[in-house]
Amino acid sequence: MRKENTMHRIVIVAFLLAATCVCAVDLSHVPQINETHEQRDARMAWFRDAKFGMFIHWGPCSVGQKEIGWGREGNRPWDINQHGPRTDDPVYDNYYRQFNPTKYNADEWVTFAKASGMKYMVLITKHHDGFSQFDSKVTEYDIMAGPYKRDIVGALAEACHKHGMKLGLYYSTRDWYHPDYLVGDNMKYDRFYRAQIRELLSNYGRVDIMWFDHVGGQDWGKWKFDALFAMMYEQQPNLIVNNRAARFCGPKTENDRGPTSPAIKQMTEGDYYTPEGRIGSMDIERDWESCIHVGQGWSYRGEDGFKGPEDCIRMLVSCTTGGGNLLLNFGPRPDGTFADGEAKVAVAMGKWLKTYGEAIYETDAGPYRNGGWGGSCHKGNKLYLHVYDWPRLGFSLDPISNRILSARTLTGKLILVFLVFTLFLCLK
Ligand code: FHN
Repeated sequence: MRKENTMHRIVIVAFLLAATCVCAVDLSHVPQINETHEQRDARMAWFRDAKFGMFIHWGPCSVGQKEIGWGREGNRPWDINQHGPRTDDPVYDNYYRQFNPTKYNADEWVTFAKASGMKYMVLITKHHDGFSQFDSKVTEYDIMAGPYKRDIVGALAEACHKHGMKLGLYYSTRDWYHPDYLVGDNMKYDRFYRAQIRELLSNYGRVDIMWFDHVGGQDWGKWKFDALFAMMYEQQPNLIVNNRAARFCGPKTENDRGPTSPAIKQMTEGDYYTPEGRIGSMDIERDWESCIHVGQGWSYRGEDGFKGPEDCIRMLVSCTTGGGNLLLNFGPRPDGTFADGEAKVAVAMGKWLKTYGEAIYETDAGPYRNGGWGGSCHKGNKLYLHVYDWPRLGFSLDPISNRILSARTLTGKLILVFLVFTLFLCLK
C-alpha cells in the first residue's frame, strides 16, 4: 500500500521538479555567457574597429510624418507616460494601408551607407507601435498586410551580406499595439516576442547586432530573459547584444519581482551601453555606442531641421576619441528615399572619412581626455590629435613618455584653421 503512495508521491515530486526545470533555462552551457576575455575581445573586435553605424527608424508612421511610436495617440501600457489599458489610434494604426515604399532599394541603401563611411546598419524591425517591417508568421500586423507586401528586413539583410556590411536589427519589446502586452502574467506576449526574435535570427542569415529598446513595467517575473538569450546565441553564436533587453522603464507595483540571479542580470546587460541623443563620456573600459538622430526626430518628420555635416563629423570624432561608436540615425521618407538634408550629411561624412578615416577606424581612444578642444586616439605607433578649432597661438598638451619622431597633418600639409585639424605624431 505504502509503496504505491510513495510511487505516486515520487511521480508528483518528479513532475513538479520537471515543471520547475522547464521554467529555468540552464545557462551554464551557453558559451557566450561564460566566455573568456579573449573570446569576448574576438567577438567584439569588428564593432570596436567600426566606430560608425547607420540607425534607421522607418515604418508606416512616415506616411503621416508622425514620430515613430510616440506619434501614436493610444495608451502606452506600463510605460513612462500615458500608462493605461491598450487603446487604438485609428489614424496611426492604419497608416500601414498607405505605406508602399516603391522606391525602397536595399542595395542602394547599403551602397549609400558604405560610401558614407558606415561599417554597420541597424534597422527598425518593430517599434513600440507594434508594426512588423518583416514577414512574421505570428502576427497579421506586418508589412505583408499593406500594399507593399515585400519583406523590408529580408531585403536589407540580403544587401548587407552581398556588400559585406554588418547587420543590426532593432526590436522593441515594448508593444503598445499588441493585445497581450503585459496583460496578466504576460506569458502570451513573452512567447510572441521571443517567437519574433527567433524569426529574425533564423530567417535572414547572419545577424551581427540585436538592438533592444527597454521593457515596460518593472517586473522581471513577467519575462523569460534566460530563454531569450539562450535562443539568440543558439541562432547567432557571434551575436552582439546592446544593454536594453531588460531595461525597465515603466511604473512600479508592490508585486514586482527582481532578476532570479545575478547571472541573469549580468547577461541582460548585454555587450555595450547606449547613451542616447548625446555623446557618451570618455570610457575606455566598457564598450559603448551613442545613438543620435540627424533629423528633427527618429523617424521622417519632413524636409527640414537636419543637423549640419560639421556637427555630425564632430560627433563621430568625439565618440571615437571617447572610446565609443556613433550610431547616426536616418529617418527615410515613406517612399524609401532619404531626405536631401540627411543625404547631404552622409555624403559629407563619407568624403571626410575618405581623407581622415585612418584617424578614426580601428583606433583606440586616448591618451588625452577628449573635450571641447577635440580628442586623441592611437593605432600602432601613431597618435592622432583631432583639434576642432586650432587656437591662433597653438596649444599644448601634457607630455607623453614616448619620443615623438615626427608630426604632421594627416593630409601632409598644414591646415591652419579647418574643421578638424588632424595631426599625427609618429611615436617611438
Ligand atoms: O522610444 C524610443 C525612441 O523612439 C527611439 O527608438 C530611441 C532610439 O534609441 N529609443 C527609445 C527612447 O529611448
